Amino acid sequence: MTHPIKIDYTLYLVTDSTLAILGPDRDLYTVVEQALRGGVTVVQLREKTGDTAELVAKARKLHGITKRYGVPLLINDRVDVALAVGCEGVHVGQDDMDLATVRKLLGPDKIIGVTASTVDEALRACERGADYLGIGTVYATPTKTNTKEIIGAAGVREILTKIAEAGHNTQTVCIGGVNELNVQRIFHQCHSPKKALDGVAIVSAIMAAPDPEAVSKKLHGLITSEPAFA
Ligand code: TZP
Ligand code: MG
Repeated sequence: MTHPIKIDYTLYLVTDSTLAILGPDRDLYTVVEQALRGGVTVVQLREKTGDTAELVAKARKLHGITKRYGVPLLINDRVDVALAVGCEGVHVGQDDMDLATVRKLLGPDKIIGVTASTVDEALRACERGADYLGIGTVYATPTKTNTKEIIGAAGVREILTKIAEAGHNTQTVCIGGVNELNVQRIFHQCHSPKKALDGVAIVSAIMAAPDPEAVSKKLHGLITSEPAFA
């Protein structure tokens, strides 16, 4: 099953409060809102610290913000939290709850994203009804060091080609080590003649930026314009 509404995955922000530059006037919410003002099109709440009550509170507050921008909020791993706040969906990894169970719990209208590092994982997720794939890790990144595979742009391109050949039109983003200096090159190098990436997912280049709005605007512009080097 594919989600009936085509989501704009161009610039997909994954949160990590521990990376953000926080201060008296700057918390997770202000950083995300600045990024939304800069043009972020999807937000995933991915907070690896704090308990469930805190996570629900964060998700609820963040959903109030993302709704004002008409941007979907997805929750990393936690189907229960997504259900509790009524946000637009979840993102699950290969070791999280299986897709069929997530779909059963969330119903047909919510967005379910799945991480894929290999062609097999990608095909399986597409067959089982993922709405989009987070493909990576493209480049090694200090943000997540326990990643199974660094697949490079060539690995992303191979996955795109193989899922297109299998007839899937599942949307796709790549993740891992993307920033404003390399985004155009990565986007260009990941491109398969059979299937283009729909966007890029980014943690530190936005969360840790001194000016999340400016960097988001720049990233969005770079993704949606012709590469300067092509
Ligand atoms: N999954 C694969 S890499 C990664 C995740 C969540 C982290 C990417 O972080 P960054 O800072 O954008 O490199
Ligand atoms: Mg996970």
